[in-house]
Amino acid sequence: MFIGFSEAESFLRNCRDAVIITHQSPDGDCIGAGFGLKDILAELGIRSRVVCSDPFPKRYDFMTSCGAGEDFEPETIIAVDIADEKLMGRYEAIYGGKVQLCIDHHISNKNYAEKTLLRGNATAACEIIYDLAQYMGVRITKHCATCLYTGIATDSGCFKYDCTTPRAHEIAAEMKRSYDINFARINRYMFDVKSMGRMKLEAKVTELMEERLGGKLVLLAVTQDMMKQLGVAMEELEGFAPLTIQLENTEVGVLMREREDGVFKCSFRSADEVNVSEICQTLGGGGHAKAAGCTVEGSVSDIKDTITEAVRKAIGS
Ligand SMILES: [Mn+2]
Repeated sequence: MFIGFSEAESFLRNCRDAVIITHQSPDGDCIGAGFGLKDILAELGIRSRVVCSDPFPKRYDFMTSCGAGEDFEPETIIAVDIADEKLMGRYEAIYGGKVQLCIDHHISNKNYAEKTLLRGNATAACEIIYDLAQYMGVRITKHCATCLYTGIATDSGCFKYDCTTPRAHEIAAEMKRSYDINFARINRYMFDVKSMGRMKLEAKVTELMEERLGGKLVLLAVTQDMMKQLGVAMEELEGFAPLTIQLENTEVGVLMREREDGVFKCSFRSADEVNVSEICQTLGGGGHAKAAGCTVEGSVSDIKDTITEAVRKAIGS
């Protein structure tokens, strides 16, 4: 059932001992939303714990170093930034079918939770959580503001993608005005800083970029072997997908990352007009019009062909 702010408020005010689930391959938005919401619940005197199927990458330490939260048997199950229960990873087995509140901004949300606060046009889950906190009149701490800002900044590509709402800019302005957030440091760590391994990997994978459909599609596949060779972990490849649409004339770019043997997480980006969420839905995934994803199993070359065919259909060439 889809709900609005007033119902979400009474749910949060009346909940206790909550577990907050973030999606696998965690990004700035789900981590920011998870830890930001944890701070908000703490303001209400409610204990909570943030969980994720994968370890939180080191560069998000400034949000996660406060700790996941106390260990307790949760009474309330909340999911943030999760469109589909499958994205809970190993937590699907534990909390699948049991999520009571989902706060999300994916138009493709499967409506799996008992109550879903969905704003499909929001830049980030963090944008919804910030507005909800304002609506509730809950105090926002500096740590909370830092988390929510990070989610909005990362999901908007530093306010660059056209999913960036006027509201996202307003929130950034409010945060600049009201909280002493170090924007420059956050954005440097989120967008510029990389390991030497990553720097070298970028050079290497750039060489491996493959043009298809006359250059309208760019494919970039990174296998487990390549990651091992370069000493780079899967999560360090996060933020790589936008590289695929930097090439001129490209309409769709796809980063394929091998999660485990023969299982590829495919991140789609649209340079302009193509709706990649629709393409990913045909492959069992989903997301946003300009940034979406799916998980496909098979050999690298078969998956590349499958993707090429799906993109060909979508762009009609
Ligand atoms: Mn998000």
